[in-house]
Amino acid sequence: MPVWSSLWQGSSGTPELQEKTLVIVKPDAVQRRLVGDVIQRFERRGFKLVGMKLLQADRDILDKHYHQLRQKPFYPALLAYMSSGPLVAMVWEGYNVVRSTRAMVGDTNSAEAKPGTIRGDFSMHVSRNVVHASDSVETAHREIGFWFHRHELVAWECGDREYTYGP
Ligand code: DAT
Ligand code: MG
Repeated sequence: MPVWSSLWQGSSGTPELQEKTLVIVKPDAVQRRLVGDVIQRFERRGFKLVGMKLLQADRDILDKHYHQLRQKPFYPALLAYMSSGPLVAMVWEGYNVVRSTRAMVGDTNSAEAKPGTIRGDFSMHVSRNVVHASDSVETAHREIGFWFHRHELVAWECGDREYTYGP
């Protein structure tokens, strides 16, 4: 359990509203100035941004992040792409956020991604698919643990909570 696990439960609210996921705006999207468009999608849905930073990813963190893909033929190209420039790592919080963000991001292969999804609207090819979103609550927990330090996550109350979740 990462050291920041106490933040997982937050200081108030119910745990199911505090599910978290990692979203990365990949280097192609930063170069194409799509950071704002990606953020806007999740903000408009009602999710809460609780962590965000711009960084240049190194080999160590990318090996951890994509450890399941190390044997794939495209892995060297994936590493080169993901370290080709800065990326924006974000933590989003809210009800069912892991599944919802995956649906909003769309198919891994941008050519198959439906219009209305981020990949379906902003990309054409699997090798430049604009965003990452964690694929399960467990994966999200693990990924947030190595992309963020405890002090980089902010527990805060949205003033519109009653309008997004009800009383
Ligand atoms: P996702 O990003 O939808 O979770 P994944 O975890 O299977 O998909 O793969 C991680 C990333 O690896 C994916 O976003 C883009 C890259 N990738 C996957 N399959 C690829 C392929 N066949 N050719 C090139 N890149 C690929
Ligand atoms: Mg994945």
